[in-house]
Amino acid sequence: MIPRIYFVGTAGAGKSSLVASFQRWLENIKLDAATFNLDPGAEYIPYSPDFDIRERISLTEVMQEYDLGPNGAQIAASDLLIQHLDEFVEEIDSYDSDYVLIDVPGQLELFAFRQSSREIMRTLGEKNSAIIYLIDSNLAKVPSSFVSSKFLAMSVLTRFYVPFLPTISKSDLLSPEERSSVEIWERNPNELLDALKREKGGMSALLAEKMMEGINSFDILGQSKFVSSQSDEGMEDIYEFLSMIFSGGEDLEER
Ligand SMILES: Nc1nc2c(ncn2[C@@H]2O[C@H](COP(=O)(O)OP(=O)(O)OP(=O)(O)O)[C@@H](O)[C@H]2O)c(=O)[nH]1
Ligand SMILES: [Mg+2]
Repeated sequence: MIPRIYFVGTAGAGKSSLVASFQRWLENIKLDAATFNLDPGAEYIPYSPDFDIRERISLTEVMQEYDLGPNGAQIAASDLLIQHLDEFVEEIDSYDSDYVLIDVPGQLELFAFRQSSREIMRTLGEKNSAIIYLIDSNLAKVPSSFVSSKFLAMSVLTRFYVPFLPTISKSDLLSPEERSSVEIWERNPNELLDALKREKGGMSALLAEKMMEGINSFDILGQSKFVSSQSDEGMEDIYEFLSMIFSGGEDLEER
């Protein structure tokens, strides 16, 4: 079964760009990835999807048919995706690629909290799935949004029991100082706690400490890889992570 790699993160975190740049990076090492766009609301996609949900579901039609606004239509569309699951499976099975890269809808809550996404992953095969989770560096560089991004990552982790690689996306946008802070917070929860308390002056120290306990108990700090679709930083890390899971650390044979 071809590994299915889901790119998940908040709106605008760089999912589609990462799908495009990782596909290109794989091509350079002679590996082949099929790409799936599961976002019916995508206006521009920086790669040519092999499977594009926009050909099956039109957000405008969903809005008209169910008399919904854009957000309601996104929710309805994510549930309508279920009706196309057989086509997904057929489509994926027809590929002869090394990976299938799956670009999920921009609204993280649709993927994170709707039943449909679990259904999709289950039907496409959980065993061969992994999640590349993007935390936008614009959020990661502020202590409180760093923490809330980690909580969001944890809520995705609790819904999907598949290998999970947290990344800090758009790393090229971080100044050296910002990057160094993020690195320190990833490694040292006490430094993060101090930064959080400094930022949130009036915030109860107890609350900050409880939040840190939550993050620590999930063991989600210290593992993030910096990635950039501009500089290609982190592509190798993603590839190593996938190789470790799907081929026991062996590089896939060149095709
Ligand atoms: N500098 C920089 N910009 C990036 C990077 N990745 C994405 N961007 C920019 O960030 C914006 C959003 O990128 P997308 O790839 O569309 O993000 P997305 O998560 O797919 O967005 P939605 O699907 O709308 O949620 C675009 O303007 C990209 O050009 C990166 O690595 N570095
Ligand atoms: Mg996108």
